[in-house]
Amino acid sequence: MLLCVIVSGVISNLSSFTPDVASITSSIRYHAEFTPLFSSRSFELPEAFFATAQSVRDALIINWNATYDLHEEMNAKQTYYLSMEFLQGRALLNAVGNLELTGEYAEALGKLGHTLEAVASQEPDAALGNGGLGRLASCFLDSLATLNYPAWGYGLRYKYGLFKQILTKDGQEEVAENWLEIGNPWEIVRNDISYPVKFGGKVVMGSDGKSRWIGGEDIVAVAYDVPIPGYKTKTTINLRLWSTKVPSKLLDLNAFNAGEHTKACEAQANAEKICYILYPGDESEEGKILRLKQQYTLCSASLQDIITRFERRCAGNVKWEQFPEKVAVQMNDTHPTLCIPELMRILVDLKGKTWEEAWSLTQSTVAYTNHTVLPEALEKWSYELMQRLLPRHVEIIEMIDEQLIQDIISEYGTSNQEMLEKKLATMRILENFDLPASVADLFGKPEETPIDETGEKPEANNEVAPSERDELKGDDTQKIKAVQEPVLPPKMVRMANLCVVGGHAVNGVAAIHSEIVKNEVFNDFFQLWPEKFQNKTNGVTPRRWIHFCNPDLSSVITKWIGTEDWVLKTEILAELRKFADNKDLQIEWRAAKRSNKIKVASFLKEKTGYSVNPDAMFDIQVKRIHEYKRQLLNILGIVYRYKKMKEMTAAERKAKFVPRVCIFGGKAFSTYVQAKRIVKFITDVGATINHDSDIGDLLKVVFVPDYNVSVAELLIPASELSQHISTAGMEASGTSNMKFAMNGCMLIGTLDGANVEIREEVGEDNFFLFGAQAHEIAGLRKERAAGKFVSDERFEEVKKFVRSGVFGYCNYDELMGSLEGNEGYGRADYFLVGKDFPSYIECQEEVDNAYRDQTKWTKMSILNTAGSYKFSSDRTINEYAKDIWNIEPLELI
Ligand code: T68
Repeated sequence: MLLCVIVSGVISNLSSFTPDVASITSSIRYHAEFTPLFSSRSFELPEAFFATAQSVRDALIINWNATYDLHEEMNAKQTYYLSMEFLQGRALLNAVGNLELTGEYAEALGKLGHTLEAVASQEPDAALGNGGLGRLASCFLDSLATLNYPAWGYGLRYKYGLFKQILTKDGQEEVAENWLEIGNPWEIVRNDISYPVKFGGKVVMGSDGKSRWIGGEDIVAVAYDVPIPGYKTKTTINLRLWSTKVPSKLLDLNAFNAGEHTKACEAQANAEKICYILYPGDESEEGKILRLKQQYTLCSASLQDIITRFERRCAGNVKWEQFPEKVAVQMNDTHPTLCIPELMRILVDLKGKTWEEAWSLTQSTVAYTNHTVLPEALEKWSYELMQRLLPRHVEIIEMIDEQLIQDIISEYGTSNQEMLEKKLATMRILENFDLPASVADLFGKPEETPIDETGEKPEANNEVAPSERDELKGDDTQKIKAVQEPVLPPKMVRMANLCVVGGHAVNGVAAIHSEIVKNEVFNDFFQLWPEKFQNKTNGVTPRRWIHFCNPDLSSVITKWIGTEDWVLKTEILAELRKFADNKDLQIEWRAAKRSNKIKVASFLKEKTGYSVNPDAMFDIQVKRIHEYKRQLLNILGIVYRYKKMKEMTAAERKAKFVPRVCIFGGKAFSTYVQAKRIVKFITDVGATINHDSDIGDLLKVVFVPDYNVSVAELLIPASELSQHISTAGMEASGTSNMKFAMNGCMLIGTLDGANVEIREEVGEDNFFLFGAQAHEIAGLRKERAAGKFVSDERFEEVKKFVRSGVFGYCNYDELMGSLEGNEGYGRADYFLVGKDFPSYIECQEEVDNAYRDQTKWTKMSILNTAGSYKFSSDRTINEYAKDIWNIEPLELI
């Protein structure tokens, strides 16, 4: 289609932007002509998206500038949410929705020959995150803006976000996701805002007695700003993402002139590499270096920026004691832990504060959120690597560690040395270190470092054990030497301990998780500083996760409650309870669900080729593929169902089973072999069942490729049953469980993470519960290890069926084998699939029975939406604001 006259739409004065259809149309036309990327003669879909987004961005920038000016003028306390991940998804529909301009943009685009939906579907997902942690950060930004809090997000602008997942006959393959390829209309590059960041070098003592960090590699972090609009408010906050480049003075012109182009560009390439990719595989040394550089870049650039703003707002009268009254820094998990030594470094080395002053300011400013209790996921860095990259920070961390030792000794005394040693061993920030000289003599025995035959203390091994290292090198002489050397465990820096020590608050993300944090993971710290520990149950934004992604259901809710205010005040949703039995509401409720299911059916057909019946129950499990999330339990349940169906006559199966479409989605980390086997197994099971003519529409198994935020926005509104079936105690919270419940979906789940609270809110009768409880898990594992576990015959039957080759043979031995034996982690069913299998399949029978009674099922569905009000991220953010950040809303009028 041709767009002939577009110059008429030039907006001469942006501050007079009025959101009527005519000016929106002009503004879209203007951008279609003046966005250099496109020809003015064509206005096809990709251009239409770009021009529309630019037009929306104009509106956002007006509010964004006004919000900034207000914050600057009022100089109120501001929160900075530091996160290595923001899983934003698409921005267009969210922005026009939050600006309440959806109708206007739809009409304007209609005049230009497009639909808003088609235009919006052109936008690539901004996937700068792996899963729940990153998506939570994005929901928090939406709530912070909506609730008018002075707040910013800080992150990294990865060139490549989370990989694109392709499913082949061999399972998952990963392809780089170049989300910036066509340009990003939402970001504003701030070449005027950049900070130096240093790696390596050394620390010297200046003549003033201050430490100076000199030499090493210098790079620059440049700000890219993304406006984040609130819903029904002018407040538009900022997500500042850092990109890295080499300082221009370091471009090696001489090498360039001498024709050594590769050498000349080396520094540039090294600097840019830092923001190349989200979560580089950190199994190799190179990968570790890159990840640590990413973390430090985020912390250093953000803190320099925060401090610059603080100083500017002090208008020439900087009172450092006011810093915590103006600034709150929230660390999203341990990834931004380096904030703590970096803030100390800036305050002590650059701003002339004493250690004690700096420590008090740092502690009162930063706080830490824990998102996992899996011991292997608690971040630790090699001391040697950290010393190489960040020598001054390591000195600071050593001082914090020494101070912590003193605190522990003054709390517990030295009379019970065994207890004290235990405390120090678990609580110290530095792992596998001797005690510092200042306290070593308090202990009545010499340091424990073993002495080798030469009478000398061996150097600690900071990396892999020699045998592994030498295997990598393939060097025999090294191997012989390695056998003779005593192996010391590697010296490590425990980031979580540093967070707990350096922050004033530590929170878990669901009630049960926060109890585990207090009573298990950080119990020694909890005993020492109980006042630091809090719970902040996660939430999700009701704007994106119901109002915008499920307009049909939203209209039904608004009609029955009589107001749209529930989008901001989700507690109003509870009023739906009054109408849960109302036949008319039930009819409208089911119609909304059905229309969403029809959309998903055509999406599945397009993406996978499988046809599914929209009248079957849509049963969904979408999340990262991980053994603890137990996609294996789900698929084995399906296999069991299939086997039973095959053993029956057609009439028997029809009477016994409700037709189901079982939908899976999620990505396995590229080096997580077992998770990838699970993906392959699910697709193989689907390939067999979906082509079995005996089964027909009674059972379909579909793995949706490349699950992301946009796919979630489509699937969740269509869901009727969703699975949250982690081994109890292992899922910190989960957040998709909240999104499903909001959209009237029943949950089948264990008593884990936020499931516990969801069940409390929606009512026990409206939640399908099964499985062992968190407090039983350790005992059950011990029992297994002692060979006392008696496997249910149905579980044995299902494994045997898989092994019989119905689904092909590839890798299933490893998968089934991991569910057997009793010899330890990784094998021996560590995640207790076998233990929970009987109660799971019995619970699934209850689900079938409940679904047969559609009146009852619809009532349960309504009660899930009605009971989901607690899980709005607005509630969560208000709690953080009050209990951790001490900030107040500031509204533009
Ligand atoms: C998730 N964690 C929790 N981590 O698993 C989930 N980790 O229970 C919780 O609801 C959610 O956080 C929000 O609190 C993650 O998503 C990661 O993605 C991650 C990424 C890098 C390194 C470690």
